[in-house]
Amino acid sequence: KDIPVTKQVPASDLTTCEATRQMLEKARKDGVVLNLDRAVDMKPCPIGVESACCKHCFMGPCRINPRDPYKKVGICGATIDTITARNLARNVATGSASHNDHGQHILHLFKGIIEKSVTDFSIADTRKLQNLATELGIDTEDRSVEDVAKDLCDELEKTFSNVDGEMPFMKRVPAATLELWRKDGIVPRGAMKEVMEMMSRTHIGCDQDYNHLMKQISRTALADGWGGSMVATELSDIMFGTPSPIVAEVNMGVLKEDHVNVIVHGHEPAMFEGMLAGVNDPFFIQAAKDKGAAGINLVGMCCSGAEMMSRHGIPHAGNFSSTEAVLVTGAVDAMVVDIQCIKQGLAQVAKCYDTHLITTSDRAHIEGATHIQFDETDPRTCTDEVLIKAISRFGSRSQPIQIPNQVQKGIQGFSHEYIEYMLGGTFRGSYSPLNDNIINGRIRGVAGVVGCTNPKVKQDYVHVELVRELIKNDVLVLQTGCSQIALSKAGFLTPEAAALAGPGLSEVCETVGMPPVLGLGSCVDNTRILIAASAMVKAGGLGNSIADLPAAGCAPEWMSEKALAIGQYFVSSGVYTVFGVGFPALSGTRFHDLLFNGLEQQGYGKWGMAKDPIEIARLMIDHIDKKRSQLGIDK
Ligand code: SF4
Ligand code: MSK
Repeated sequence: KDIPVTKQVPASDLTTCEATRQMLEKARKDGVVLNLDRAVDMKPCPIGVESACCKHCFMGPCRINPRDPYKKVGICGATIDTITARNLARNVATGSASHNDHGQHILHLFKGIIEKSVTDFSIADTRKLQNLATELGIDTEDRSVEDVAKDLCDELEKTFSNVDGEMPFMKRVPAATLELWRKDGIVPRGAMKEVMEMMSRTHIGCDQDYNHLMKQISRTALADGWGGSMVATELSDIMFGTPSPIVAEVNMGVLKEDHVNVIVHGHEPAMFEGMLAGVNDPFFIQAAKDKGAAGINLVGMCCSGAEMMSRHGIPHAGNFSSTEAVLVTGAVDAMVVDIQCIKQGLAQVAKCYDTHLITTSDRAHIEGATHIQFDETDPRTCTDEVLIKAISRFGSRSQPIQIPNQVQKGIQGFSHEYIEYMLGGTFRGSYSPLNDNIINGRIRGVAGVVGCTNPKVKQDYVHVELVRELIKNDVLVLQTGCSQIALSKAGFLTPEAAALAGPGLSEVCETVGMPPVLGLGSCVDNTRILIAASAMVKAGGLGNSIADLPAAGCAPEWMSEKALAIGQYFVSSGVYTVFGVGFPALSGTRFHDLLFNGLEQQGYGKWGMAKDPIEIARLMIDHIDKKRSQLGIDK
C-alpha cells in the first residue's frame, strides 16, 4: 500500500490522455497512488509559488508578502527584486548545468570513438561531421574523417572549458543578434565558467542588482542553448544518425502483452542505442521465446524516447506525466532509466507491479531501484543484464495485464537539415521557400511549442488546444519533448492534420506533403529551432536578427528548471516566449517588468505568461502580427 491520498477528483479532470486516465483509475482500484493524485493532495506554498522567499543563507529563510512585496526586505536587506532574480538565476543555472552535463557526456563518447576506447558506437553521419567542421572553421580538405573528428572534438570541448573568449557556436548566431550580446557583455564563454559564476554571484551578499544579475542569467542560459544542448544535438546526429521523417507509433497501446516489454526513459541516447543492439541479438530473442514470449518489444518514454523515435521509429509509450501510469499496465518487464525527469515515485509503483526499475547512470541512483552501471566502453554488460532480468520477469509474470488500446501513428524526425531540404533545399539564396511563404502570408509565422507536462494542469490539454488554435491561424508549429508526444497522441503529426490548418498553411502542407506540426526530437533538440531561426534570418527578407522574425515560443505545461533555462535562452536569443501554468516572478515588481517588458526594449525577446490555451495563442499570434507589421509584410 502506498501513502493514502486524502482527496480524489475524477481521473478525466486530471488528464486528456485516455490511456493515462484508464491506468490512473486502475491504480486507484489497486490502491496505488500515482503522481497525478499526489499533485491533487499537495498544496504548494503561496509565497514560494511567487518566488517571494529566499533560503540562500541561514539567517533566513526570509519570506516577503506577495501582496505587499516592497514593504519588507530580507534580513540581509535583499529586496523582492534581488530575491526573485537570484532564485531564477539558480533555476537557470541548474537547467543549463543539466544540459551541459548531458552535452559533455556526449562529447566524451565522441572522443571515445575517435580514440577507439569505445568500439560499440561509431560515426554514422560523416557528411554532417564535415559540414559542421567547415561551419566552425576547421579545415576538411583532403583530410580523413578521423582527423577532422579530432579537431571538431577539440573545438567543441571549448564549449565547456573556456574561461574567456566566445563559445564555438557563436559562429552560427546572426550578426545583429551577436552584436547585441557583445554590446551587453553576455556572450557565453564556457559553460562551466558561466554556471560557476552564476552560483557564486547568487551567494548571500554578492550580486544584488537585478539588472546586473539578469545579464548573467542570460549568459548562463545562452551557454545552454548555443552551448551544451547544441553540442548534444549535433554530435548525437553525427554518431547515431541525423533524423529524417519516419513513421512511429505513440501511446501505451505500443506495449505488447505477448512480448517482453522493455521501456527506456530518460535523456541520453547512448544507453538506449545500446539497448537497441541488445534486443536485436538472436541469443536474447531466443531466450525470450524459450520463456513463451513472441519477442522483445523495446519502447521509449520522455526525451530519450523522443530521440529514438525520431532516429529509428522506435515506438513511444508517453510523456512525463504517464511514466508511473504505464507501469500500472502490469506489462512492463523492465523500465531502464538514466538522467533527468525520472520521478522517485517510480520506485514505489514499480514495486507494486513487480516491474524491474533499473538505474544506469552514476549521476542518478534511486533508492529502491536496482543499479546496473552503463559503461560506453562495454555497453553489453549493462544491457545484457537488463534483458536477463526482463526476460525472467516475463517468464514469471504474476500481475494481471491491462494495456490500454490507445495508439496513434505519426511522422517524426524533422531535423533542421530536413526542414531546410523539405522547404526548398536551402534557406540561402534569394529568399528561401519557407521565408517566401512567410512573406507572402501563406504561413503567418512560426511557433515553437515545447516542454513538459505538469499535473497542475490537465495533462496534454493546453498543448493540444494551443497547437490547434495556432495551426488554424496559419502558424507553422515546431515541437520537441513531452509536448511533441502530447500532439503525437492527439494525431496532429500526420499529413491529414493539414485539414485542421488555416487555408495558407494547409496549402503549403499539401504541396510539400508535410504535417502542420513538425516534431524535432527531445528537449536538448530545441537547439534545432535556434538553428532553423538563424537560417531564416540569414536567408534574408525577414529582418537582421532573430528578434525580427515573426516567431514565438511556448512551454504551456512546463515544470522543470531545464524549461526555465530553455525559455531564457529563447528570450535572450530574441524570441517572445510564453509560459503556461504560472511564472516564478511576482507581477508588479521591477524584476518582473524587466522580464516581461524591459528585455524587449533592449532588443531581446521577452517573457509572457497565460494559462488558457486560446489566450496563449492570442498572445503569440499578436506578437507574430506585430513582427509582420514591423517587417512591412502585414498584408
Ligand atoms: Fe534572508 Fe538575505 Fe539570507 Fe536570503 S540571503 S535568507 S534574504 S538574509
Ligand atoms: S523530458 S524537461 S518533462 S520536456 Fe525532456 Fe519532458 Fe520537460 Fe522532462
